[in-house]
Amino acid sequence: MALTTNKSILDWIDEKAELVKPDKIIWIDGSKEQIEALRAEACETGEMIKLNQELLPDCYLHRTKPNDVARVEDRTFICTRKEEDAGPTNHWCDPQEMYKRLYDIARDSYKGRTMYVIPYSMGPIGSPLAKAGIEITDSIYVVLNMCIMTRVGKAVMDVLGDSNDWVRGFHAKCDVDKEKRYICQFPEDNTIISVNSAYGGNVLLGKKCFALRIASYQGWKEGWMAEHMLIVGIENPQGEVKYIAAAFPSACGKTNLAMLIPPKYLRDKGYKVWTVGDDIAWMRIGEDGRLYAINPENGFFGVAPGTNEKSNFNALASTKKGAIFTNVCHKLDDNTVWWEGLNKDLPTDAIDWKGERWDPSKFNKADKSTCAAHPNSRFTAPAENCPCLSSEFNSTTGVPISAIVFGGRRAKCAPLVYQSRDWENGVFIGSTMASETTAAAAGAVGVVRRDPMAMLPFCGYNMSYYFRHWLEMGKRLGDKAPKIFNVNWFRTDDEGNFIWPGFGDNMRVLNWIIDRCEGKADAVETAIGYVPKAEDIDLTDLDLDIDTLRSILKIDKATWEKEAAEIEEHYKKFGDKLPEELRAQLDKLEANIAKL
Ligand code: OXD
Ligand code: MN
Repeated sequence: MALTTNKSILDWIDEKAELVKPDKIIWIDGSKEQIEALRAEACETGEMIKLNQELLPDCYLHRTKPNDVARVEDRTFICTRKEEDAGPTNHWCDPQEMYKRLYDIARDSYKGRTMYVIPYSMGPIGSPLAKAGIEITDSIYVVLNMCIMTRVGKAVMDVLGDSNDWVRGFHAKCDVDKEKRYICQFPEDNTIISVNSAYGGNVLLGKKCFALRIASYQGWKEGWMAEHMLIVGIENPQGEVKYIAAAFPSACGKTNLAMLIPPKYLRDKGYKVWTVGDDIAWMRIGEDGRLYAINPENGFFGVAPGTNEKSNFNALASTKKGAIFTNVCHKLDDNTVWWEGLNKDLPTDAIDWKGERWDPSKFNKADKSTCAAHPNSRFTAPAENCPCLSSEFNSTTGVPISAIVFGGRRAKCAPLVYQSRDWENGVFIGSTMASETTAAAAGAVGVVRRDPMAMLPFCGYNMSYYFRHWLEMGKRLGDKAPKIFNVNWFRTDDEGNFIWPGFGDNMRVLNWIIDRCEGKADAVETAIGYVPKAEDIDLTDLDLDIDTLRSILKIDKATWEKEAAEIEEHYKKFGDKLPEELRAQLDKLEANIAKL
């Protein structure tokens, strides 16, 4: 039975049903009974495997096709009427042409299948910061993941009423044919269409497609921000909590920072860390003029390999109940899961992510093809499982952001931490964000990839307009604007070893950031911004001396000359649409470096 009488929704569903011809249509109400029935059906067809219910209650395993294991940036399109509105960093196609291509692919593809209609909310239902969506899919895996990652059910439709302000998400698995795979956003129509994939990032349409690509466009039009940022609360011994939003490209430890456990000496003093979000932040200016953020999601879609009790205790704990594992290794001896980096006990009786028996004697860490779990294997875990989940997680007003942090993986360039001179300078730093490739990824090691605000694959419109939008938000926020910082946990010594310990010890840097926001810590003005005095970063209990710390706070002239030249190249992409304020920031950086 339909969960709404909203005509714009019912008409759209009729239209899509007419196109794909499902055998039946089922509305998802998110109830326990319905979820249980779908799990049972998926286990019967082999789509999912029920795991050991004593050790992992309500947890399931799913394997995708080997050709369908990651987001596909080269098949991702922003379809705006004018090509210029998608900008130089997105793939573009004319909307009418793309609709036709996609409808031709999807036509009749639900025959013999069920159409599931998922009404969901990004953000706490009823929050002025939340938005509604409907996803249509022919995959139970998608339904069950969406029930973890978003808030699903009739209450979403009740709040929406007759409004037309909802995002259309249409997914068709088709034949999972890589050559006909498309992930398309139509921001001017509030529409997403995804065909020929059944892998999380491409098909959980609430996440990257809606909460970043479509929402960034909506934020531009409506005066708010959708960002690829974690949100974390830092509680001091007096019980005051300050919130930080932080953007990092992938492979920089974003989930770890969101769920960080402070070093013992800080825990003993009473410091605590609270997770609001691990991937996406929606931010609006509140009544008091400050910037407020919500996490639009309701779960974590995290990378499994490397997650263990030490690297991220809280993420691992989140996967122990009601989770879906995708493309990890299946341990047959106890019917649980395993992945590289979980522990040192290589399973001897196990099935790998491709569904084949795994031979641990052939395992070679350096050769990904011998791994039992796919390097991009995932867990979908309910946020409510997270031991350090913030009490503000469901807050309808969101949390006030004191600091925005950008970061990347740079072996030699950026110091451990620095503060921008002001908002405009902070936007410049975000717009030039970069990370170096690691040995973990295919291709050359140490290649710099520019990823402005970590939004390169996720900005749903012209990135030059996005930079302009950031500058405008700063003007509206005025002196209430969060302070903007940049961090780099990844400086290396001459042998390539990381100098900074990272993980929980990053809390020492977050404390300096909070102190700066409160005017409690000093800093040195440098060519690139404000760098801490070494003595203001607390090194208690660390095997790191102050001179070594000084070495990773240093700004090296030759390195920064090269960096400025690379930023020149990066900016060329944006042509004359690049805001002149950012051009002026680069000129200033060059002049400052020349004086070093
Ligand atoms: C993610 C990503 O999966 O950013 O969150 O790639
Ligand atoms: Mn992400």
